Amino acid sequence: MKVDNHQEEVRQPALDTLPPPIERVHISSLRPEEFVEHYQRKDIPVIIKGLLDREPDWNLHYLCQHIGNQEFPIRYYGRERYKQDKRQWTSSGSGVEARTLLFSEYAEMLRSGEAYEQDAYLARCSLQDTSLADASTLRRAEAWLRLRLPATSLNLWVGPGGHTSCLHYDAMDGVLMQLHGAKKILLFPPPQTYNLYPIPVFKQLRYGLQLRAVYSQVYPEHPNFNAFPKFRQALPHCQEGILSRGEILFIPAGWWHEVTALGNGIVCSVNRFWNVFPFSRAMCSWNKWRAHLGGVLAAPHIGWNFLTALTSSNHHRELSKLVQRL
Ligand SMILES: O=C(O)CCC(=O)C(=O)O
Repeated sequence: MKVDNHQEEVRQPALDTLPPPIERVHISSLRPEEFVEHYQRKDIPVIIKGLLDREPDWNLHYLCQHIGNQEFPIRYYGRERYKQDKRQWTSSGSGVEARTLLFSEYAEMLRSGEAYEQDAYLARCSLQDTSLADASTLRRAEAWLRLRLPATSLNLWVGPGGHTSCLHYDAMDGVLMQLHGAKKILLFPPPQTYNLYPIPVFKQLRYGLQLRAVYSQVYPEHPNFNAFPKFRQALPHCQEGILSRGEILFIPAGWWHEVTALGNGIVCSVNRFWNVFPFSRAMCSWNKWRAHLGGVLAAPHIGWNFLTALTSSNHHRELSKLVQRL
């Protein structure tokens, strides 16, 4: 991929003043029905404290004990990626090159600093077939929040401090539970979509699911205002917060979020995506329709990749790579 040096030169710090904080509540002053009425149904993000106090620390030792012998795809982002102009990207998120490793091998990379150097990240990996899938505190927290209609299993996110999951949105409600270390969160509401310069949907015709239109082309913390002038209009709508161990972030469908792992050690979270409820919320979400439109445009590319994988000599590996991306 090409680095556009001109773009580098004109990037500027985004904010002169601190953005307002993401709302934060303790369960001692929130009833479950209030979470549903005040936050979920109104599409308002919130950090909730007090639901995960009894959960053990998901540090490397704990993770190796439970899943050390299981394989996971590790995404290799590389340290150069975030120096590039995002308009030149040909992959993002699950489209980034991944290699399958035992968790214990990845743990070694985290300990030695290699994971940091290569910006190697274990992202959104299902915990379904692992002993961690039964984590009762996490399930009780979900039940307390009255969450209904899960769209996925519990997913694991583990990586080195310094990794950033770039500004994007999801078509489903997300609940991110912080279990080791802390993350910095930036949020922008759905009406800001076109001030955040999303990757054009038609690009999914060419790149399929490798480059999804749910990603922004702006680096929110050092934006290129010459290329993306309307981003100035989005800035007053930004909210920021630190998600610390034991806290839960509710991200309503369609809300843009950038997530950066803090510190020098490993950072671990678990999330689950939920179908948008009630359905009127889903029907009214343009960002959700937009994400689905990208999926439809990606279909020929997916079909072609599927055929190529089937006919390749290593079809088992190629097919499983494709399924991971889906
Ligand atoms: O923790 C991360 O790196 C990203 C999490 C995320 O994007 C999500 O929970 O939707």
